Amino acid sequence: MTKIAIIGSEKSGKTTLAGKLGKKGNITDITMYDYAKNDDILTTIDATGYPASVKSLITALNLSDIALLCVPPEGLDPQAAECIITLDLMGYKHGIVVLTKSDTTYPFAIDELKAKIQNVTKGTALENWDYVSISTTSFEGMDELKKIISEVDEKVEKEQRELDELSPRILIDQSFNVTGIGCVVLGVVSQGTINAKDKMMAYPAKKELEIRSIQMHDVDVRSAPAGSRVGLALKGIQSKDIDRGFVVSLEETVDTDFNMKVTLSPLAKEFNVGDMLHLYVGLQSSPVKVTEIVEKDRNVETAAPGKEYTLKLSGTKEIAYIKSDRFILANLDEKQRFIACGYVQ
Ligand SMILES: Nc1nc2c(ncn2[C@@H]2O[C@H](COP(=O)(O)OP(=O)(O)OP(=O)(O)O)[C@@H](O)[C@H]2O)c(=O)[nH]1
Ligand SMILES: [Mg+2]
Repeated sequence: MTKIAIIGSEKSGKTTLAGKLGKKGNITDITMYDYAKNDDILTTIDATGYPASVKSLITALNLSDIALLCVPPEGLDPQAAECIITLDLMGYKHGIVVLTKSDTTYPFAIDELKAKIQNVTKGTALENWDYVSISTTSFEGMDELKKIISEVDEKVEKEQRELDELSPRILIDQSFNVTGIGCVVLGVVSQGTINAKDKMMAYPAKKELEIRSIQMHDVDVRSAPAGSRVGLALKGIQSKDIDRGFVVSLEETVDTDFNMKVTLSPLAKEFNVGDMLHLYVGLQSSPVKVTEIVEKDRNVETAAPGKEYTLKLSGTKEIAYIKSDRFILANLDEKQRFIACGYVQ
C-alpha cells in the first residue's frame, strides 16, 4: 500500500498530477485519489486546503509516506519554500522532487532548475531525494515517476515492517455513521498491527472501543500492519465521539500544556515569551501560549532562529501523544509560518 502527498509550488500542476494517479474520492481540506490493481494500492493526497490552511499540508503529509514536491519551470515560489521548511522540520524521510510541465521548457533549463533546488535543499531532509521531470500533457516522465514511487515505497515498506511489533496506533482522519453498521472511521495505522476484536481506546477523550471489523481498500481483512490505510467499524463508541485528529491506541499521554525541547528552523522568525503559536502533532493541532523560554539553563525572553531551547507551552485543548512523537510549531501571523520542531521532555 503506497501513500503519497502532492505538495509544492502554486499552479505547478499538483491537482492535475493527482488526477492522473488515481480516481478522485473524498474531499475535505485534503482530496484523496485512489488507484488499485491487484495488490498494487496507491492513495494520493492533494493538500487542497493549503496554503490557506497549514493544517491541510501537515495532514496530507502525516497520512502519507512519500511526498512529491512539485516545482514548475518558473522555479521555487514562497509556497514551495514553506513546503521545504515543513518537510525538513518534520524530518520527512521519503520524497521525490517532481519538475512539472516539462513540455513548456527545455532540457538544459530543467538541469539548471534541478541543480538550483539541490543547492537550496543541501543539509535538509530533502538532500538525497530523487528528481524526475514530467508532463501531464505529453505524459513524458510519467512512467519514470511511477517507477521511482515504487522503488521508494520498497524502502518505506521495509521500515514499516520494523514497526509491526510496536504498540498499535491509528491516526483517525474521518468518522461517520453507517446505517446498520454504526460508527465507521478511516485512518492510518502509524505503528503496530491491529486485529478485529482488539479492544482499544480513543484519545484524547479516553473512550473505550472494540474494533468490530477492518477493511483495506473495501476488502475485509482480519488484521492490518503498520502503514495500512484502513476503514474500521467500531463497537462501543458513536461517530460523534470520535473525529479527525483522534488517536486510537492502547496508551497515550494526554495534556494541554507542554514542556518541549525544540530546535528552531534557521529560516524562522524569532518569537517571544507571551506569543501565541500553533502546535501540530499527528493530525491534531492546538493554539498554545509561550510561557517560558529556556536557553541551556537560563531563562530568556526571545527564541532565535537556528537555536535550541526548552519551551513551556500552555493551551486549552487536550492533545494525545507518545514520547517519540515529533511536534511542529507554527506562527500563523508570519509569511513563512513553520518555525520549529520538538519533543516533549
Ligand atoms: N503545459 C502543461 N500544463 C499543465 C501541466 N500540468 C498542469 N498544467 C496546467 O497548469 C495549470 C495548473 O494546474 P493545476 O493542476 O491546477 O495546478 P495546482 O498545482 O494544483 O494549482 P494550485 O492548486 O492552484 O496551486 C492548469 O491550467 C493545468 O492545465 C503540464 O504538464 N503541462
Ligand atoms: Mg491544486
